[in-house]
Amino acid sequence: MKIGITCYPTYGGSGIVATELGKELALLGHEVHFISYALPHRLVSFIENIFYHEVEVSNYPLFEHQLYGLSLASKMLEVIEYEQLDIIHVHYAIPHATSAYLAKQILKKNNSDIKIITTLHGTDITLVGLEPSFLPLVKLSIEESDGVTSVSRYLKEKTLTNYHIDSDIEVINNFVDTELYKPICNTKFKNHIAPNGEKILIHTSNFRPVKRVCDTIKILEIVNKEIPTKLVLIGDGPDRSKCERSVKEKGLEKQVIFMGKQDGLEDLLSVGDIFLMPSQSESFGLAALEAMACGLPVISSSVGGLPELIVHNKTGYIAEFGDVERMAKYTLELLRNEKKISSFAKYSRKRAVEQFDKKLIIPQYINYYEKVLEK
Ligand code: GMT
Repeated sequence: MKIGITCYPTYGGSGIVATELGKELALLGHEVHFISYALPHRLVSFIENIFYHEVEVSNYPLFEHQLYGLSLASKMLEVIEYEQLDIIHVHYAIPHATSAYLAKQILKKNNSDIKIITTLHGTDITLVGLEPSFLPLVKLSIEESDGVTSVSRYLKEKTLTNYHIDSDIEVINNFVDTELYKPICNTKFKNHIAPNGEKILIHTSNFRPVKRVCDTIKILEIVNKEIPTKLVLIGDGPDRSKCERSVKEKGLEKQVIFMGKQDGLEDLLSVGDIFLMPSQSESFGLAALEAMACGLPVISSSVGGLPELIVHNKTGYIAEFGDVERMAKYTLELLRNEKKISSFAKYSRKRAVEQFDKKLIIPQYINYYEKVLEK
C-alpha cells in the first residue's frame, strides 16, 4: 500500500503513535509518505520506504495569521496525485482531517479519489474540538472520513455522544515496542539520582495544564515525609515554571529533578519505582504504557481511557483526579510492600506485552486500511 501520514511532528503522543506506525508499515514493505511542517522527531534514522514532504506555509504580508490548514491541503493534494497514494491517514482531527477533506473534494472534481482515515487522539475531541466554533467543522471532518479510529473505548463513546455521529469508529489502542521498552538496570544513573537509596517516582509529559504535573510534587511532598523519595520529571511545557516555583516554595529542590525534554526514554524509565500520571484528561495514556513496558506500576487518575489501561490493584492504582492524598497513600502502600510492588511491576510488564505490543496493534491498523480500501 501507499500511505500518506499527517501528524504533529513535535513532542506528543499523537505524533509518536503516527511516526512509530509509519516506521512499522515501512518495515513491512508499505510505502509511507509523511506530510507535515517538520520532520517528526522520532524519524531519526533512515528507513527504506519512508518519504517526507514538508508543508511550507506562505507568509504573504497580507496574512496576519499563517494558513497552515490550507497549505497542508494543497501539499496533500500534490503528494496524493504525484505519488498515487491509496490512503491518507491523519492523526489528530484538527486541522488535519479538515485539510484532507478539502484535498479529497478537489480530487473528486478531477474524477479521482483518496481514502481518508482519521485517528482521534484526545484533546482534538475532548477539548479543542468542543469549542463551539470548531465543533461543526470537526463533526463534518469525522463524518466525511472514510474510516475513523480512536485510541480507546472512552474516546469513541465521547465522540459519538458529543458530536452526534452515527458512523462507526474502530478502537485501536496505543502500542509500544516491548523489546525496546523493557526493564533494564541503569545502576549508574539510579545511584546518581538517588545516592542514598531513596525511592524514585517518575513522570513524563509535555507539562500542559491537563497533565497536572504540580500534583506529582504534592504527592512527593506527602510521601517524602514518610520515606526518603526523589521525583524525576521528564519533559517541558507551559506548566514547568509553575512546578519549579512550587518545588522552591516547598523546599523540595533536592528531591525533585527536572530533566527537561529527553530522547531515549526507554533507558530512563526503568530507574523509577513508580510512574505517576495524575492527568485531568487522558484518552489513553501512552506515557503510562511505556512505563508499564519498563516494568513500572502506575498510579494515575481515573479519567478517560486510563482505567482501560491500568488494572486497579494489579498493575497500579487509580484515584479520582486531584485526589493527591489518595495517590500518595497508594504510593506509600506500594513503596512499603516489596512483595506487592514487584508483583505489580511484573503484571505491568505482562499487560504491556500481552495486550499492547506493536506486534498486536500494527496488524489491526493494516486490517482496517484493507477494510476501508474495499469499501
Ligand atoms: O490530545 C492531546 O492532548 C494530544 C495528544 C498528543 O499528541 O500528545 O495526546 C493524546 O494522544 C495520545 C496518543 O494517542 C494518548 O495516549 C494521550 O492520552 C492523549 N492525551 C490526552 O488525551 C490528554
